Amino acid sequence: MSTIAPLLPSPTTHFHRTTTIKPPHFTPKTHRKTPPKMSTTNNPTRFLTSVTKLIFGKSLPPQLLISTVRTSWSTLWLLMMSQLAPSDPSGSYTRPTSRFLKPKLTSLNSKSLHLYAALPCPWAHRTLIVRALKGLEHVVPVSIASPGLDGSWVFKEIENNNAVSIPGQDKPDSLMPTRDKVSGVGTVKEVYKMRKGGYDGRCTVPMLWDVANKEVVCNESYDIIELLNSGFNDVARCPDLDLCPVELKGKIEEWNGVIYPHINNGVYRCGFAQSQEAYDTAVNELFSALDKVDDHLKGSRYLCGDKLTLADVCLFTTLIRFDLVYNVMFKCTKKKVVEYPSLHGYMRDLYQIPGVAETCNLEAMMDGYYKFLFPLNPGNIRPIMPTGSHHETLLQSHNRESLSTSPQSVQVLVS
Ligand SMILES: N[C@@H](CCC(=O)N[C@@H](CS)C(=O)NCC(=O)O)C(=O)O
Repeated sequence: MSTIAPLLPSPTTHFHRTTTIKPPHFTPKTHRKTPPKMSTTNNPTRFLTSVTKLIFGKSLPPQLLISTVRTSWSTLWLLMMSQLAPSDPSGSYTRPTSRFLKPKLTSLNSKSLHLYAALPCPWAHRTLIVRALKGLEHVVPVSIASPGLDGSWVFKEIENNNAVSIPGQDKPDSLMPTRDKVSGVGTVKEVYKMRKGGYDGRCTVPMLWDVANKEVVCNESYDIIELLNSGFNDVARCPDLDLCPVELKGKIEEWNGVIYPHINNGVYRCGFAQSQEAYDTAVNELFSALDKVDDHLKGSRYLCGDKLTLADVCLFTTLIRFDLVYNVMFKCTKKKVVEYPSLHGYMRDLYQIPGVAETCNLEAMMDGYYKFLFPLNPGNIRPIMPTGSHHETLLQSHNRESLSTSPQSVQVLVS
């Protein structure tokens, strides 16, 4: 294990773009299937319609239909939410804690690590970004799981004709849904179950797996990104990039104290609130925090000044999903990121850092939430992608270089 890297001496080396940014293309055949037409003989809607016609003549009286659907829908929703999105007595979502926390560096076998991630998940996205920025693709291979219809993470390989080449690697890094590259099992749950002590907890991504010892190293995203940032500098392609330098640790923690509860988890607290009161609290805290961050970013290139840190990575993975998903699906409706004076430019600045766009699969994010996240969107209809979130828009200039106070930290972008 190597030592903590010194401060980034010349960010230009790391952030210098020489090739055109290509987004990962996501065309899972399984996700694109047209649902069966209403006219198929085994369609339950058709069957129910026939039964109601038999009983009530023409059709079910609308009042009866509405009250039946309202009662059954609300009851099932409450049942599902109470099990899958636990809340406190006021109806506020309380995220369960991860089971496998901060691993000891000394106990790690860096030759035997494998990362399990998924493209829609903002927590897994953090790990993919830090892995890319540090140049650890060859040290920590990744298997990308896809959301399954029953809520579990499944492995299904998607043809990847548009894979993005990673310099220094002979094979393209496939940030597309894959099979399980370690054991070939069908689900992330099966991987967890392979550990010697067995496992019956939440099978979340991201998860760092010790291949040789068949053990979960860590399944808490922040602990994983800290580890990727400083734990493998002897083998990283960018060992000098330090996303958590000692002198900024205090500031990073301060920002994390705002970003995690009110923004990263805040959007979930809006979307999973089980009472009006819980939603009102969550949504007000979310937008107060976004206002505060936006105001700060008017005069500062990144959250902690001129240097990109882990706090920026954590903020980015929520921002990039905000207008695409949270604004609509989690009722984070007060404003969109695109309406803030600084946040959209800041998001574009981060998106354009070499390696970052390749981790952002916008289509997979939308599909993951609108089509798979519990049945929160029962019609499975995916809204149109807002123009402010298009890859082409995200590549537009942001002019944030001028906010950097030291010429050393200016990022040179050649696209
Ligand atoms: N605190 C965890 C949260 C991870 C998490 O909740 N991941 C979600 C996907 S976005 C998951 O895998 N959920 C599956 C489940 O809860 O069973 C972290 O930051 O790593």
